[in-house]
Amino acid sequence: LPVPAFVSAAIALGSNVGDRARHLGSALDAIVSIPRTELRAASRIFETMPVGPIPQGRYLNSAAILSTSLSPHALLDALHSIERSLGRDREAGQRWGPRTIDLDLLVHGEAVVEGPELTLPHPRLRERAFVLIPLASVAPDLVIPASDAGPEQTVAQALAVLEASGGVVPGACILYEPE
Ligand code: PH2
Ligand code: MG
Ligand code: MG
Repeated sequence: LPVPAFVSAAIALGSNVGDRARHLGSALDAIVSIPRTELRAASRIFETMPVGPIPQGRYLNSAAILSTSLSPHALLDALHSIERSLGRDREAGQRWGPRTIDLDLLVHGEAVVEGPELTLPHPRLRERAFVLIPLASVAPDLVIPASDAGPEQTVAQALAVLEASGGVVPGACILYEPE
């Protein structure tokens, strides 16, 4: 039997409803139990200004690095079931709107995917300081494959490009210090 290859995958975690830090912690606990998957690193938590067209409360965001032999779609299914177990209702929620927990698959090894359920690398990854800052804190050298959304770059390179274009607003993504 062929031994499935393990690849590095990057996940973005976000919450802006209820006990935000607890939701991120519960999600990480559940991620640890995904089959054929190991948690390699988890970033500190950052408090971030909401991005997008809908007025809503501040988010807590973090990033995690996994090693997995699951396919991109199998890993996405596992992340969606964790979202549901933490009370996320995708039907009721608005796109871009407030959410108890959001687990976004950002990068899965060298996979480049364009599909109705999944785009890899994540199409908006390079535009989002609330994703790149936590991710760069744990995996600056992780390679983002080339896709329609941009060239092959490390996470640190993508963050430097975003900074150079004014996409990193001072104070909009700061380390979270619970009181
Ligand atoms: N997620 C969104 C919309 N806007 N803003 C921040 N700061 N952090 C998020 O995780 C976020 C957002 C939709 O997924
Ligand atoms: Mg999502
Ligand atoms: Mg999201």
